[in-house]
Parts: sequence; C-alpha cells; structure tokens
Amino acid sequence: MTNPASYGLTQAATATPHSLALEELARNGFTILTEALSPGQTATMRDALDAVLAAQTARFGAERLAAIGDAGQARALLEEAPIFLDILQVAALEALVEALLGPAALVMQQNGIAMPPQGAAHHQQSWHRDLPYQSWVASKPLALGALAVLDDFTAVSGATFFLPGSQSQPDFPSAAYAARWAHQAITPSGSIVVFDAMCFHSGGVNRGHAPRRAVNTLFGIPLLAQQIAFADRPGLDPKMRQRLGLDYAPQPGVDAWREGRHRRLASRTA
Ligand SMILES: O=C(O)CCC(=O)C(=O)O
Repeated sequence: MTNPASYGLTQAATATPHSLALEELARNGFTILTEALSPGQTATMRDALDAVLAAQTARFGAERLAAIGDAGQARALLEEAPIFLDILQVAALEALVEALLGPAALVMQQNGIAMPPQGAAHHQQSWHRDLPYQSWVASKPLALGALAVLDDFTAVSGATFFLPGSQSQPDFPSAAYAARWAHQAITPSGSIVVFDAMCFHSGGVNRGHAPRRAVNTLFGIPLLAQQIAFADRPGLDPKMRQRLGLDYAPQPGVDAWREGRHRRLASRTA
C-alpha cells in the first residue's frame, strides 16, 4: 500500500457510492464489480450459453461461422435465453451505465464468448476496441462493455487483457508498449468487468482444460446503431424497454415519427 498523503493539490476528490469505479473507468478505462451475479445466476448462464452457442452453431454451420470469424461466439443471447436479461438488472452496473451514458442508453449487442481450452485460437484474442475501426477519441464515453465472468478469469484460463488509458489515445500503441502495460483482469466468476468500449482489450489464450466463458453486453448512447433489433416481449418494465431500444426503433415515415413524439409528450403532461 502506498502512502496516501499528498501535497500541493488544489482540489480533493469526494467519495460517493460509485466514485472509485467511475474514477477507474475515466483513468484506466476499466473497473471490476465483484459479486455482481450470484453463483446460481452464473451456473444458469453457463448452461444457457452452452445451449445457445450449440443451437446457433447448428443453425449457421460451424464451418461457415469459422469462415466469418464468428466461431465460439453466441450473439443476442437475451433473445434466446431470458436469464441474460438479469445482467441488465445489476444495480451497480446500471448505476455506471446511467452515470456515463445517460438514461437513454441502449444495449447494442450481447455476445457470449467461450474461449476454447488447450491454447486454441479465438477471434477475440486480438487487440480491438468494441467500437472497431475508430482511430479517434471522444471527450466522454460513447459505449461501455460489461463482461460478465461465468468461469473464473485467471492467468491460466486466459483472462482478458486491457490496455489502461487507451480509451484516451486515438491509435494503438507499439507492440513493446502494449506488452509492457497490458493488464490482465484476474477475477472470479460472478464479477462484471466494466470497460470503456474504446479501451483496447484482448482475450487471453486459455491454457486450461475447460472453456472459459463470459458474456459481453455492450451499452451505448442512442446515437449508435444496435447490432440486432431485440424483440418486444410481455412483462418488460419501462427501463428494460428503453435499454432494449424498443421505444427507439426507426419509424417508417415522418408522420409515424411525429405521432410517436406526440404520444410521448402528451403522456408526460397528462
Ligand atoms: O472474453 C474475452 O476475453 C474477450 C471478449 C472480447 O474481447 C469482446 O467480447 O469484445
């Protein structure tokens, strides 16, 4: 532990319930929420991820998935297994999403990753941003990734590496810099690693004997497009409808857009 004393500072930080997590996100680009999901939830999610991955692989074909670099990855999980809506209900995660992206944040994608064992390769083992092909930075976060840890993230299982502060630099650094400063997010199952989507990260190689599974839910400001349109379903509260973009779908024409806006504003003044 370093000495917490300081001198010459002109302002002192005040601690609020999520201030450390927000500070880590601002400075490093990532933070870890431990014990965010219960052991029961992670066990159900592991089985559900295996089932959705098997079903989606059978539907599209393993060879065709490999050809598009999408093997070992399930997409839009909450569409096929409602347990994955639980991730959107984690209060500490919701607080960070709302603080950084605002109340109208949307779920852009929800991907399940099974990092194969025995050192096998996976598409996500390359450095990338979750808003890829962007070599510029914004003054505020545009999107946040929330990597729900279903199997322990360890050095052996290939926990994800993050490059601290890279959300604030337009370009990827030199290989020597990345090798020296990469930080591995070692944390037990049930944690959620929350990161600025512009922070460079890379899955580690899994040298263990079992797959290392995780679910990445990408939240973004409503200026960004969702990857997949989520289906409406009964029983969703207004916050969930908002997050899934059910009230924000592009309208078929000007009149429909105006009717919708009229309804929304009228309901506010009623
Ligand atoms: O599971 C991992 O280690 C990496 C996942 C990842 O990079 C992603 O979903 O963008």
